[in-house]
Amino acid sequence: MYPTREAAAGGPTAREHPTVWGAPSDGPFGAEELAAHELRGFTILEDFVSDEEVATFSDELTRLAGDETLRADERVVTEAASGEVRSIFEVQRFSAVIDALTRDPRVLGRARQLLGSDVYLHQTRVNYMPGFKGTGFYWHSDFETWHAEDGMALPRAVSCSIALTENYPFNGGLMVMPGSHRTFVPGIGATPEDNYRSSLKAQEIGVPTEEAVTGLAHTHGIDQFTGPAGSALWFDSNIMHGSGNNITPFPRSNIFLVFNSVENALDEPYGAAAPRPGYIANRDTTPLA
Ligand code: 6CS
Ligand code: FE
Repeated sequence: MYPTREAAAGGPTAREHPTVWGAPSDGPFGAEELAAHELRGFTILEDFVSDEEVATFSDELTRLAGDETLRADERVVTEAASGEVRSIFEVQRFSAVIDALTRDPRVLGRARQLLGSDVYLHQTRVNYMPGFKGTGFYWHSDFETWHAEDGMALPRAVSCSIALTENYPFNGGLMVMPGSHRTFVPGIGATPEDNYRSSLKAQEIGVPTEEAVTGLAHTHGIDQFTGPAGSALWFDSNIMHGSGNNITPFPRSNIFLVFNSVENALDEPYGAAAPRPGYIANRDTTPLA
């Protein structure tokens, strides 16, 4: 299932698996919210965390980005052009505050409900899309990468992006194609050695063909994740998404938590020679509690 990064790029195929695996009785989302999430592939919750919490998380990001000793850590990815911090992976290991957030019932309860099981963190990162120089991510499905390079068998993972700055339509906000998660689009190109060293700065391999993106865009349209700081975007691992550059003075920072079902633990990569490091694709499936 879900063949990708083969020599001859196959065409898009239908997703074989549900988006919502749990029930209304399993957590905070109501029946209507779950039905909408199943159909659209994403859910935006405004006021997900309070202004005080946003301030606390922002202080953490500032502290981490300013910590010179971290710069040498491979979990810190910098912007190619400016050298500024672009992302910090496995961020809950650097911040007790963010670690607590991953276990907060508002977060963990929803992840378990959407995935219908105990969950663990597949990947976490904080993204600092700085003003003026922030560069975005081309169109992609996260699941395509996690399947090909991390050995994630099924799209039974969900991401929660918590905005720490206002997400305007113009400052590099995430764009999603609603409903595109129900189509699996193979990525083009064989995975080079250590692809993550470049793909986390700018992904080239495993991206969909322009033809596939065109088809999805005409079928589903494009929505933007806009909203005040403190908003959360929950999105399915396979939804087609991307973000533009940020040339405005307004930074776009977020905390990005990826939950995987403990029943969907990583296997051998389906489209790469070697698995990626644990800080990008966690293989410790101890359930979050
Ligand atoms: O390769 C990855 O795992 C990361 N790349 C992108 C562009 N989004 C998902 C994930 O953080
Ligand atoms: Fe992504």
